[in-house]
Amino acid sequence: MKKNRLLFSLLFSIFIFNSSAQKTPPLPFGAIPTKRQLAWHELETNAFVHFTTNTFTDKEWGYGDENPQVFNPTAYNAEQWVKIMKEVGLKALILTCKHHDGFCLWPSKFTEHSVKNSPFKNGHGDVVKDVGEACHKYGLKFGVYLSPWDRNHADYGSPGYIDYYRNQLTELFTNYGPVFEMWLDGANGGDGFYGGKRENRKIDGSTYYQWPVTIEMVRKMEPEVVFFSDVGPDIRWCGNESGIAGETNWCSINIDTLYAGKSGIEKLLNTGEETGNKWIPAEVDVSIRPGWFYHQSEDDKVKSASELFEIYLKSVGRGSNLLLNIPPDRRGLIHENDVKSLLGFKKLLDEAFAQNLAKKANVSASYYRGNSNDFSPKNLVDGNKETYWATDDNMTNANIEMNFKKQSTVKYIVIQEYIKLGQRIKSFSIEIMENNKWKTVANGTTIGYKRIIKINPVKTQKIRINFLDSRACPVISNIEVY
Ligand code: FUL
Repeated sequence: MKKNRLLFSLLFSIFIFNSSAQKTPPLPFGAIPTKRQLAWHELETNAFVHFTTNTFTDKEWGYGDENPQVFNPTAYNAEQWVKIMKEVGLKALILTCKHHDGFCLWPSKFTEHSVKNSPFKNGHGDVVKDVGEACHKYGLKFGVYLSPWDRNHADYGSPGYIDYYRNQLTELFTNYGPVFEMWLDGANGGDGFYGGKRENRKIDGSTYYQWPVTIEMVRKMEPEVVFFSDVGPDIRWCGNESGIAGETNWCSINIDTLYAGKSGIEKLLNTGEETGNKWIPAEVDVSIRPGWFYHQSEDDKVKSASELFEIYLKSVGRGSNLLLNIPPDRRGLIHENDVKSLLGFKKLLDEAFAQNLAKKANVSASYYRGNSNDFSPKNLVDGNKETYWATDDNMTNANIEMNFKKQSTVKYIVIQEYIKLGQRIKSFSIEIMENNKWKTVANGTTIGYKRIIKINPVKTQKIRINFLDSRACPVISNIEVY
């Protein structure tokens, strides 16, 4: 009798232990984002601005011997740039404070090769200051591009240049902050003016710049800044400049050498790695024009509104951020053709994502964690990014059903993982109910911060999202249907 009671209480406590285990939140799985990376994810769409002497010499890469006198915008208005970006819904702007040619858009005291020796505002202009202030006024975050490769500087290639580069960073981060992102360009082309030597200079990108020291120095000035480079440390390149993140896109990757300068890793950068030990999400940088700088000859080659929308679906819609380059023209204004495309793009976004059917849908799940309301499928549509639906730890296959009460046309499905606990989903499918039968309309792999799936528009009353495989139990914070 006593023995039986012992057995019973043992079984009872195992039962209690098990069910309570499933009522606590899932533990983080794999690599997870830092606070500053989380803030970066939430920006989604940002602007890139390429502007320098190239704008006036009609080049993409200035040699470094350009006369500062060529920099002379005739109707310059940085507010016009930021205003249009705000209208389109872009959340931040990254400015080429110095491109490879070495010309500085602010009056740096460490070089003569800057706006101070140009006719622009009689040498009293400061584009970095104007853009920073306009961003502040319109509520956009401000970011800095300072090309490591400098084809103008006499010391490029020797240790003295590293001091110069760090001095400039100190100027930028102390006089123009706050800076949300620092963009470290991976290009190191070789030949240049170099103070008149006009020669080819090769550096070893992995050692020359001593990035860990520089980054620590900048972080002391700006703890929240994220660093972009080919391979991080905070944000990685997506491996191409055509606006396409990987259809499979893991935010994690194993490369943690800071400055690769390596070739042949584009594919890896595009997809990331499922088992990557570091959270380094991909950023998609692409220009609204064929070139990064303004060229009059490209006025009729501005990407159309629908091309921009497709890029949005392939970048933001695949869990990356979009960094869309919009280069000012020789007047110092965003050209009318670019403005037209941008406003058209905004219109397409507004139309596509106008009415979220999920908000009023009846949502159910094949199962939810410990049957606890804390993890109920209702959390998917409550508009609160901190709540989520999850399953028990060992359950890596589950589904969500949405019933719209009446037949509705569905074209886009938005899914967001709760990435604070890691990126988990490996494969999913979407079905719609047609003539009382489930029909598969989409298959996909990763989700991450955000996935937007476009399907052929279809009238239906019910959709089902099947999470077919996951590295650990699915943890989904948001689903929208349009
Ligand atoms: C590249 C540069 O060489 C281009 O000129 C441009 O700035 C692009 C964003 O990055 O590496």
